[in-house]
Amino acid sequence: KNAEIRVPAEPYEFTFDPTRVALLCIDFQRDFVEAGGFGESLGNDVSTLRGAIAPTRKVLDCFREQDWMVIHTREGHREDLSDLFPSKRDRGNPTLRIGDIGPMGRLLTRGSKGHDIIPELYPIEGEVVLDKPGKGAFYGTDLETILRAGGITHLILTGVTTEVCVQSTAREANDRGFDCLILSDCTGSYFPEFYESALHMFKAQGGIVGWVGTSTDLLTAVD
Ligand code: TIU
Repeated sequence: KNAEIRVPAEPYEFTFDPTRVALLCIDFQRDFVEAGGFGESLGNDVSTLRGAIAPTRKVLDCFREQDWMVIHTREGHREDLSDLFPSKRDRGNPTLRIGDIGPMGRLLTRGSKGHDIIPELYPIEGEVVLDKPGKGAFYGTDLETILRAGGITHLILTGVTTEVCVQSTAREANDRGFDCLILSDCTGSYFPEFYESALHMFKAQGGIVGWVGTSTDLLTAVD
């Protein structure tokens, strides 16, 4: 049961010991994926991200069935905004700032409807929910401690957006010695060209940051 799993990927096969793998579902929050949230307040068309939801659900179901580690992250801030740098609050001089009240409650603020994870991918008992103040999931969190305590060496990355929180997290993980596979169909960007180039630069140079694969290849390899 603990035999190594081999997933076809680019730039070459991604192999992992199933006792040492974790799934990261990065920032599948209403604030990024649904209308009226933070993503839309920045001027983005949020419908571009929705394609990642169904394939991620299949991978999530597989991890649940196998009883492998699942970690959900949420970008956002304390209700008193004491962990929000003015640089982040004011960048771009938006009409709605983090902490302001939008159609789904306070933008990127813990406890609001918009900050929470979308129902399609909602965490269940036993899964880690990690709140983070930045784009990368390691900065200002205990993610590294959780992964090391669980003996995790390999990460499967899904989430939004590809070139912002997913890429930042992958780079942070890679520098900490974790092998990362991004599932291309389980991530999305508001900008098609950024999606393409983020995945391309990630796997270039012999996998300088990691591997890129698909959910179907992963699920077939696990079966
Ligand atoms: N703006 C954008 O593309 N993304 C973010 O601000 N956060 C995440 O990617 N989660």
